[in-house]
Amino acid sequence: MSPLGGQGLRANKTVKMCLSYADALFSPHARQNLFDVIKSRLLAKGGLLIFGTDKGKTQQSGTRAEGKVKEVLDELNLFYTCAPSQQHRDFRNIGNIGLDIEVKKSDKGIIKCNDTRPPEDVFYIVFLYQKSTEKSKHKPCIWFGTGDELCGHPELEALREVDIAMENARKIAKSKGLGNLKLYPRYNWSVNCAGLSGKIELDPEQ
Ligand SMILES: [Ca+2]
Repeated sequence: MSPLGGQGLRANKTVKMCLSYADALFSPHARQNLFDVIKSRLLAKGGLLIFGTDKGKTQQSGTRAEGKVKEVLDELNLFYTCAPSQQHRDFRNIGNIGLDIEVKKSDKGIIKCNDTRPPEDVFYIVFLYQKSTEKSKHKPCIWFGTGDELCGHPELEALREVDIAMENARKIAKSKGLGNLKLYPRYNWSVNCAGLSGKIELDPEQ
C-alpha cells in the first residue's frame, strides 16, 4: 500500500482539477479542445440518426438529440449543469472550464432562435435533415461549431443597424395614434443551415 493510502488518491484528484482550471485560464483553446474531444466521442459512438418526431412532438426528438450528447458527457465523467429549457445553453460549464453546449435539431435545415440570436461563445451541435431519404437533396448530417460560425460570422455593424431599427420600431409602436391597438415588435431570428460548411454526413445504416 502506498504511504499516503487513500489520501494520496485524493491529492492526485485535486492536482488534476487545478490543472484543468489552469488550462482554462492560460489556454484560450481549452474550451475548443474539450469540445473536440466530445465531438470525436459522439461520432465514434454512432447511432446518431434521430428519426423524426413522435406524433409531431418536436420537443421530444430535440430531447433525444440532447440525450445523445448527455450520454457522452456522462461517459467522459465530465462536470456540467443543465439549463432550463428555452435557454440557449443545454449544458453549462462543462468540465468546469466554462464550456457551454447547445444541441439543436432541424429536419428542414432551419433553426428557430426566437428573440435571441445564437451567442458567439456557445458551442453548437446541430442534427440536420434526419428525415432525408436517398432522393433528398440534403443527406442526414451533424454539424459542430460556435454560435458565431453557425451565424456565418455576421458583421457587427450590420447587427448594430438591426438593433437600432428594432429600437426605433419599438418607439414608433409606443407612440400615440394607434387608438386601442398595442404592438410590441420582437426579434424572430432563425438560422438557415443549408450553407454551413463542415457538415458530417451520417451513415443511414448505423
Ligand atoms: Ca437544445
